[in-house]
Order: sequence, then structure tokens, then C-alpha cells
Amino acid sequence: MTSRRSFLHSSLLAAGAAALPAFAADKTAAPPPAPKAIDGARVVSTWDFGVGANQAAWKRLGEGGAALDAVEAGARWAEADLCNSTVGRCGNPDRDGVLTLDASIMDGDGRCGAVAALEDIAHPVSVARRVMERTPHVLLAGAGAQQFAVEQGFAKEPLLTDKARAAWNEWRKTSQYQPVINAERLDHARPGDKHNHDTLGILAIDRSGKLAGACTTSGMAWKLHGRVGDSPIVGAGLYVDNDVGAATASGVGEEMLRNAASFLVVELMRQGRSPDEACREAIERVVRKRPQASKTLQVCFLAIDKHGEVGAHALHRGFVYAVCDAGKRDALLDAPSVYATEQT
Ligand code: SD4
Repeated sequence: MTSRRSFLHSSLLAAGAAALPAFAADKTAAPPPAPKAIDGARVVSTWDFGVGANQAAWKRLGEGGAALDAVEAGARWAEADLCNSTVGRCGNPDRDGVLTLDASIMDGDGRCGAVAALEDIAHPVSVARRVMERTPHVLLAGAGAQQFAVEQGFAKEPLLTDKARAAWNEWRKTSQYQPVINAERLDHARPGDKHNHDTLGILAIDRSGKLAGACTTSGMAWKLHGRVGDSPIVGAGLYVDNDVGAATASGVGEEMLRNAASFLVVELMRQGRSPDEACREAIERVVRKRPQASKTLQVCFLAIDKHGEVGAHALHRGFVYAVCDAGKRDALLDAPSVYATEQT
């Protein structure tokens, strides 16, 4: 017996688009899939500097460009930002004074690429895109990632700034060379806020309804040399699926890695949760797994679904995200949080 679903599928294949109106006349048949409710392109990014990243992305999206090009442009903007000590060329180094960069990029069709612990290359997100487009692999790390970047024509240049070196020297005075997760802030006073967790996660939907995302960071400051966070791990710091939506994360990457967190957010949306609900549920999962640790670290999720609806949630207060759509809205929004602790 032919099932209703396979009948519908084979009918669509056989009949082609021209025959679709026949469905409207047949009240017993299921309607064809609703057209995507995209009222225009949209881009969202983590943290306040996401406003600048969104503007760079909007230059592509607003002209009808592809989401993938837009998120790469936004991420490159953040990587070049000379005021940002947590992404790209001005990032803080690890505990040995070495600046290592992590990045990933993902298209809604499932293609993805990433680099981890990359040294002396200014635009890891673009290297990640080359991994995606020009190799059979997804993730390149360390010296191999750098070798690939140079072969691809990226300039090798020392990136550590005087400011970052000075901050590292300051940290060494009090750290006793112990890596402390969540400790980029020199006062160590807060469980985590925008000053100590500032990965750029950027998600976009273009006019054709296609999604893409990118994530770029220098990772946790003063980390152990060789430590890789969530940002270059597809499914942890970033996940995108045209059928559902996209999610990205910022905060203490170990928690995202433990929970395959961005994948989790997308799968929750697949099960029917709104982007807000999915982000909140993923945060609650983090808390359930590590209730004590959750009190002293920051985890933040940002998501967009295939209709362009945006949602976010954080463990602690202080996570802001930027939304830009069709020139109508260019806003910085406060994410709701599980704990009301003020993180300033
Ligand atoms: C990491 N998730 O390497 C990154 C750090 C971060 O905002 O988000 N900073 O763990």
C-alpha cells in the first residue's frame, strides 16, 4: 500500500511545480509545503561588537548576497577590530603568551570548515572557509592549519599586540601560572561577562531563506597552550541547518563541548521549540549537568530559525546580542538569563 507521505512525494516529483495548483483543488490532499516566511534578510551576532559585525555582514545581505558571504564578512570585521581582546589579531594569549585563534563557518546545506589553535594568521574564519571549500576535511589544527593557510596565500604575521602582552604580564603577577577558567578579567571578581567572554558568533538568513553561521575567537584568555574551545567545533560553538535554523554560543567553551550545545539548540528547534525556548532549554541542560559550576561561569546561546525568528538565553545576566534586518531594525538586545546576577 502506498503511504500518504510517499504518494505525496512521488506525486510532487512526477508532476513538477506546474501541476501544484491541482493540490489546491483537491481538498483531501495535504497542501504543498508553505513557502518560507522570509520577509527579508536578517543577521544576528553575539555581544555589543556584534553591531559592527552585523553592519559588515549587511553590506552583503542587503544587496541580496548569500548568507555565507555575509557571515564571513561579519566575522572578518571582528577579527580585524583593534579594540577587541577576545577575537582575532588583538586577542589575549594563552598562559605561555602565545595567541591562538579558533574559528568555524557553516552553511545551511551542511558544508562546514574550521581551524583550531591557529597562530599568526589574521583571519581564521576565511581559512576555515577554505578548509570547507578546498579540502575533503572539516577541521585543521595547529601547525597544519597554519601551513594550509600559508599555502592558500594567507600572510603569516606576528599578531600579539603590546596591549595583549602587557595584560598577559599583568596576569602572570598574580596567577602563579595556573590556568583559571573564566579568568580573563584581571579582577577575577565576576563569574563571566562580556569583558571576559567575547566570542563573535554570527548567524544570517538571506533573501532566499538560506542560512549560514560563523564563529571566531581567541578563546579563553590565559588558557593552557593547546586548549581548544567550542568555537571551532561544529555542533558545539556553531550549528546550521537550512531545514530548521542556526545556533551559536559564547562563554566557557568546555560547557558547550560537554553538551554538543549548538547542535542541541537546533535539534530542540527541530522538535518545535522557538529559538528562545530552545536556547533556554539548552542553558537549563548545562545547569542540570553542573549545577555548582554553573554559578560561576557564563554560557550564552543565540539562535535563529528558518523563518528568521531570533532567540537567546544566558546563564547569567549581561549577555547582549545584536540584530539587524532589512534596515528596519538595528538593535542591541539583552538576553534573558537563568541567574539574575548582574554581570557588569
Ligand atoms: C571558548 N567560547 O574558547 C570561547 C570563549 C568565548 O566569549 O566565548 N568567549 O571557550
